[in-house]
Amino acid sequence: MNILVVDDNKCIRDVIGAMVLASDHQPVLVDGHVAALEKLRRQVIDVILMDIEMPEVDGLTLTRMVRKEFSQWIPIIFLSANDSARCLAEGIKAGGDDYLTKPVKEEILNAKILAMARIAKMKQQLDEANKKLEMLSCIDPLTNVLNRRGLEQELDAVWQKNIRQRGELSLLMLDIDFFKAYNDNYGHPRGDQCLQRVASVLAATLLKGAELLARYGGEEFVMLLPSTSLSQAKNRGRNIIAALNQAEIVHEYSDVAPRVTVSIGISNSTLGAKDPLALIEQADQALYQAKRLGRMQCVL
Ligand code: GH3
Ligand code: MG
Ligand code: MG
Ligand code: MG
Ligand code: MG
Repeated sequence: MNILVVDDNKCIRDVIGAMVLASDHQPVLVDGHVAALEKLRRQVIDVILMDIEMPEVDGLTLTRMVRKEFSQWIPIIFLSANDSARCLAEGIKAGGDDYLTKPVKEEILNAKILAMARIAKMKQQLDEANKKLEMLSCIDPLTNVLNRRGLEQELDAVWQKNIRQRGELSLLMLDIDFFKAYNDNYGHPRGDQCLQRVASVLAATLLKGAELLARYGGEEFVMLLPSTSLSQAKNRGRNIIAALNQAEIVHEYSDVAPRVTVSIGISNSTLGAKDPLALIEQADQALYQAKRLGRMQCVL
């Protein structure tokens, strides 16, 4: 482990450094806040041993600075000649994690380093697990595309970016035609497989980059196409219908074709939507029209 030792007194730095080295850790010795922050920015530090009384910026202030600048938690153990309860309490309040009085015994110092490192490792594992969970919570497990929650998160960011760039953002709402009949006749498991196949056909039509596909609900998908005009979006919709025709997913119980088809509603940020929800709402209205007009088509 890399142990940052912050102390303005060179003798103390060297003594502490030797103790750290004796238990096979790498000491990184600095004399004050400037060098400390510099090291923290440039190298991985596992534990900080922090003096309190230092001339320019004291240990309490430096601790607050570290906590403010670095989002990742690095354990801070104060090493101070001051053995007052008040000083200890102030140190913990400032963001420190433990407090030892100088002179410190080598065994105690290294035991405290070990304890802190152990907690830091647990914290890191927890952060990673949380990150993974958060990612998973945005993915639809059946089709592996974004789910509605993931879409809503992304849509906000894409919407803001579109406003900044004064771009044209198109949104396609796609709904499988006569899917209830598919389920009723082929059974739910095959219905699930059908959803997977449709999702992968749709995903294959995405252009690389910022375009997104999400499963919005049961058999409804949303495609987000930044930098895409209405007429381009309509072409994309036609291409999707053609791609599904080519995929030939058999559906003998559909009233429009002997295979799985979709209806598509299209909206675009130039049509007056005030927010992302309005954009979805417009596409939904257009989808409703596409259904009414006979399905397997796209409507603006
Ligand atoms: P329309 O052409 O008007 O869209 O008719 P539809 O039958 O596709 O629409 P409807 O809303 O009546 O039926 C949708 C069906 O989708 C009903 C539901 O059982 C099915 N469904 C929703 N989610 C899933 C799923 O995760 N798996 C399976 N297998 N079926 C699903
Ligand atoms: Mg000092
Ligand atoms: Mg539907
Ligand atoms: Mg429906
Ligand atoms: Mg449907």
